[in-house]
Amino acid sequence: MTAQAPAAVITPDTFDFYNVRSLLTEDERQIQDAVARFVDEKVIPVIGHAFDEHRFPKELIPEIASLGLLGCNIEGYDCAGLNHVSYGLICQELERGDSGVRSFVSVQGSLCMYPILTYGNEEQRQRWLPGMARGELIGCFGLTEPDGGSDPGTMKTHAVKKGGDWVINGAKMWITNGTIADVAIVWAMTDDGVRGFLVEKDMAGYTSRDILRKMSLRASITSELFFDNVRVPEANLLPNVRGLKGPLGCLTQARYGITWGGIGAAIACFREALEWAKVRVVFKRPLSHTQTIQRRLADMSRRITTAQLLSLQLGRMKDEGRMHHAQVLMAKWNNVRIALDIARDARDILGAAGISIETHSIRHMLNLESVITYEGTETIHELIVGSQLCGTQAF
Ligand code: TGC
Ligand code: FAD
Repeated sequence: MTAQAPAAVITPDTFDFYNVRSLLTEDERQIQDAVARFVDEKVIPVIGHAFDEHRFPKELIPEIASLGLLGCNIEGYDCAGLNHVSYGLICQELERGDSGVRSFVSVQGSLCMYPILTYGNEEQRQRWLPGMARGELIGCFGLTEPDGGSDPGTMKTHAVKKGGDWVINGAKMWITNGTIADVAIVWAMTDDGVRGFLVEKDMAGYTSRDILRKMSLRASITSELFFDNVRVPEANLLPNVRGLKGPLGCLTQARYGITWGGIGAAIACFREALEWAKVRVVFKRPLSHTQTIQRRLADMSRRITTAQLLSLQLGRMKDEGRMHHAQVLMAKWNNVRIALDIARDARDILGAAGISIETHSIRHMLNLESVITYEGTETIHELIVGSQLCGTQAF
């Protein structure tokens, strides 16, 4: 008889209970680790203060760019050419720091560089993409209007062809990066349906201003854009798309990244609650020795684990070119919902300390109130998944 090797002792990782990391390639793990280091060393030390001051930490942009995080899943044009799983892991780590930092990267890459790449011509790509990858040129994405965001098909901003130019009138609201953008991707109604335009910051009649006094995403810039007879040359029209599928196609890219971002925010809050529960002594014993606190922490871990598996499978399907946009919506709905619930629960476990900006959970909780609304509200996501199942739209 041969002696059997003793069974290896397996202890689940606290923040990766099902060892989802073992399903990543070595390259993907290295990318995640590099961004995690950046977040630990450069983002987390400054972000609470930036949130408190209602200030986007613009000084991080050069390092975000030099790490290759802007438009990282684009091939060529000075972009890193990573796969979609890597892009997701980047969003996860950035949002572990703050949703505002992840928002900046989502908007630049998924909402601005993606449409220039996909719907633009070669001249537009050469003009904008390399500078945007280097963080020298910033973009914003204007779809939502003051009168509503869930139904962009009813937009009032319009563009009329006059001579060789287009003349745009209207307004956009709640636009991330608006006042720092060199170029706005503006979606406007024309006689030919919705079209996308590259509106440059110096164009006459185009102005922007910041929305102040937000209680959420305070370390991110959110703006209003105004178009008063803005003349845009034909060369700035995105030629290769017509209709709402243009902007909705961009949203699919950004929503995909947010599914991973939610995991990062959830892990940050879970970690904070767990560490607190181990050291906070109440009724003469650490909180972590009580049944209800253990149940709540176990439930956080369960929800994070489910979200990790959902996003990884989504990413693999995206990398294989077989992902449907309704699948992204289910994951964004699930992962942002679990993140928001975990953030609120973590805040409660911290007691009064949890209302201080010195702790992370309340900042994530407040940020996630935006994340569950933007890129389509949770209800809209549910309704789109519902329409996919039932074969009819209910909105
Ligand atoms: P519908 O008839 O359903 O579709 C029109 C065409 O678009 C196609 N399509 C999509 N394509 C790609 N991705 C998607 N997610 C798509 N959804 C639809 C569809 O196949 C169709 O194509 P075709 O060829 O037949 O013309 O259009 P609808 O008007 O009925 O759509 C309704 C609805 C609710 C789905 C849509 O309007 C919607 O998603 N509303 C939510 C709006 C929203 O999410 N806005 C986000 C603004 S940007 C933002 O929030 C940025 S936050 C940035 C940050 O800081 O991170
Ligand atoms: P509304 O459309 O007015 O919806 C209000 C409520 O009604 C929601 O609860 C919604 O779920 C519900 N509702 C709507 N329709 C139905 C229905 N048929 N049945 C049941 N319930 C319904 N937009 C951009 O274009 N670019 C950006 O960069 C951008 N950045 C943002 C940054 C921040 C911080 C925030 C908060 C928003 C940003 N947005 C951006 C806008 C965002 O996409 C919209 O806020 C979002 O799409 C919802 O639109 P709304 O706020 O007009 O809500």
